[in-house]
Amino acid sequence: MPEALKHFTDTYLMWNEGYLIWISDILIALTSIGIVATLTYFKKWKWLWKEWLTTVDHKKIGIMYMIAALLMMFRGGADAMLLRTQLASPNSKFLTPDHYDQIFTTHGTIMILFMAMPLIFAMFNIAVPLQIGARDVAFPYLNAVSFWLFFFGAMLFNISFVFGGSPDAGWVSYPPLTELGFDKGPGENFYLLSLQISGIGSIATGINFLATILKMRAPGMKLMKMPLFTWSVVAASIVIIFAFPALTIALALLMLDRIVGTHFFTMLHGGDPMMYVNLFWIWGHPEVYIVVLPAFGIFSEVVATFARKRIFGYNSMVASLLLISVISYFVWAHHFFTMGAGADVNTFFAVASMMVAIPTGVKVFNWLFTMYRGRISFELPMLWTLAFVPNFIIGGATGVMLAVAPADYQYHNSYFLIAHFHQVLIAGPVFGLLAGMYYWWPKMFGFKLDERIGRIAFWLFNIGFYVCFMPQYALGFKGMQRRMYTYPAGMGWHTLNLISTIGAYVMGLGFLFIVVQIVYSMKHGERDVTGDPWNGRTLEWSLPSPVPHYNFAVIPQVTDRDMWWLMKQEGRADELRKFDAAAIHDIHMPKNSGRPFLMGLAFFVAGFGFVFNWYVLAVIGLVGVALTMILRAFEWDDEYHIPAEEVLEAEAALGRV
Ligand code: HEM
Ligand SMILES: [Cu+2]
Repeated sequence: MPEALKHFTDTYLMWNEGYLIWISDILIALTSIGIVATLTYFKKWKWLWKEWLTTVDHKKIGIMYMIAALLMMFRGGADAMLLRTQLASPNSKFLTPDHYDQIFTTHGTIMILFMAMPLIFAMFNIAVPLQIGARDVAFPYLNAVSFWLFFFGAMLFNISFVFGGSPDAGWVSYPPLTELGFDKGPGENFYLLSLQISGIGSIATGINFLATILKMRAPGMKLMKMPLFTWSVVAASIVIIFAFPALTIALALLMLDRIVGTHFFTMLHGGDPMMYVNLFWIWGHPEVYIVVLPAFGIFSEVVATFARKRIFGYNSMVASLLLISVISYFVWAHHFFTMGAGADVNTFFAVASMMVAIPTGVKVFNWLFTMYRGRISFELPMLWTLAFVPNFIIGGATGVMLAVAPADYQYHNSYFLIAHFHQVLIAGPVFGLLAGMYYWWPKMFGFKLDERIGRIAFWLFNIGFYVCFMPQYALGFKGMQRRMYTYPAGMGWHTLNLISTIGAYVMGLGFLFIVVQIVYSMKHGERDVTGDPWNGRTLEWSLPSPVPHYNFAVIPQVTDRDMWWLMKQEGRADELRKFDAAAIHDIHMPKNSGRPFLMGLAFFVAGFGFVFNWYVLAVIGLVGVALTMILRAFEWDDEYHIPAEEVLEAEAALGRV
């Protein structure tokens, strides 16, 4: 027995792998103990279950997405610091080559799939129903299922670092490197299973929000009267629905290769690894637009609000969103111009890639024209938006450089590429979603985040950004390749790498200031009693902060794009915030349910079983999944009515009757 136990711990707990694992083990243990102890001490278990784990309220689901995404940003950021520390000097032994491979893989995968994705879903959930005058999303139960699939998928991915070992083939997971012959697992299995579990949730979210926006808008809100953030969610949802199946298929086929020995992507028996690469990027390129389009939407809201002007070129804003989504499907091969498909193929994808710059340029000019002669106020959401513009212009320009196929033979897989995609991914989704977080924070929680600490974070993060990534363009030209674990002295790379690492630490410090800002503001943040702290333009600002459970006591009749702004201008704001008792009726709402949580847990168990080929456990998990589905099918009583008196009482307490 002790022998078996020793074998088990040596194999799975990876204690021989060094101090990074021990530190992680200790941190995980301490965090878990801390959480359990706190919940027990304050008798909060029931509260956690009733208010959060079983909720189907889009506002709470949005908040949970946001917390999870910020935690993942911390994990992905810690990975980044480790990588940059290793690269700070030549011949460094800080990380072993194996660990370096694992860490760039988990960094990339987490940042894209478990940080950027949940952060956009957070904003979808927090803002969309409020912007369109709805009481929840079209399928609230499915919304909770999506969240828990994402959450348990992310957990499955994250435990790989301390249990069994992380994937190490890059966030793209190309075969043949990921075929069983070269990679026994379990890291690669963790990658495949966790991405598929959370991927199901992502597709469901895309469907859910498209249905919500198409079917649940308040009366009078024609499509061309929708706020631009809502439009960006339409565009992103369509891209999700069409792109994610390609990823699901690529991962499923690779899993079949690994588990049952098929040959879809092997060199043997008629398989072809390039097929995987194509499938992956048919999803992968649209994926970057999935995460950036909602950021564009947020920038549009913020620019109009803080310049106190109607957005310039609304129609062209909508058109460019939709055009970008369409073009995004015709550019995927720019990720492997060097594959050798030939000049004709490369020309097509080069030209298509460059075309993306046209609608994107339209948007940039529209933002600038909106600001032109506006009365701009420089609060945090606007600061991040302003910082985005020059960043994205440089990132876009270097993208067009990469799209020149013959030149890409030089840039490909160099640090020039690393600098380019970090510039667009950080300036776009990260700045955009931070802007969105600052913008809607008072709506979520009823208080503002502290401006002063926020400014420190802003400047640290921005200065750190340029110091970190600008040298990497030069490093690319000097021949430094990506995914390089170390480099010899005398290549002329040392100084630039050192500068880059210092920049990364400054960004890390910026992130810590955001954490400090949140903690500080929970106690000292300025209360928002108006519900409209930024002098907003769209419907969500006509509601109290935080928004009551049912959102709108009375569903508004929409007449204009900037309806709330217009009504304030005309002195009619009270029409949206003072109601006759007679106008308030019973409100129909979805009931909470514990099944989405349990279903996510069952998926986790099944996934865990498949990772280690422990099929008994896998089957137990799958039975759990099936059971939660069957139980759902027999769940008739999943809705209820909030009586009019109760709504009346709540609104009266808010001074709105
Ligand atoms: C503090 C900010 C960040 C720093 C310092 C940083 C640093 C790095 C480093 C050092 C690498 C590995 C380069 C290599 O050896 O090839 C890398 C790769 C990568 N990063 Fe970041 N990163 C940051 C933020 C982000 C964000 C916000 C995203 C996405 C939203 C992101 C996505 C990626 C991806 C996809 C890869 C490629 C991984 C691979 O090669 O498979 N990073 N990053
Ligand atoms: Cu691309």
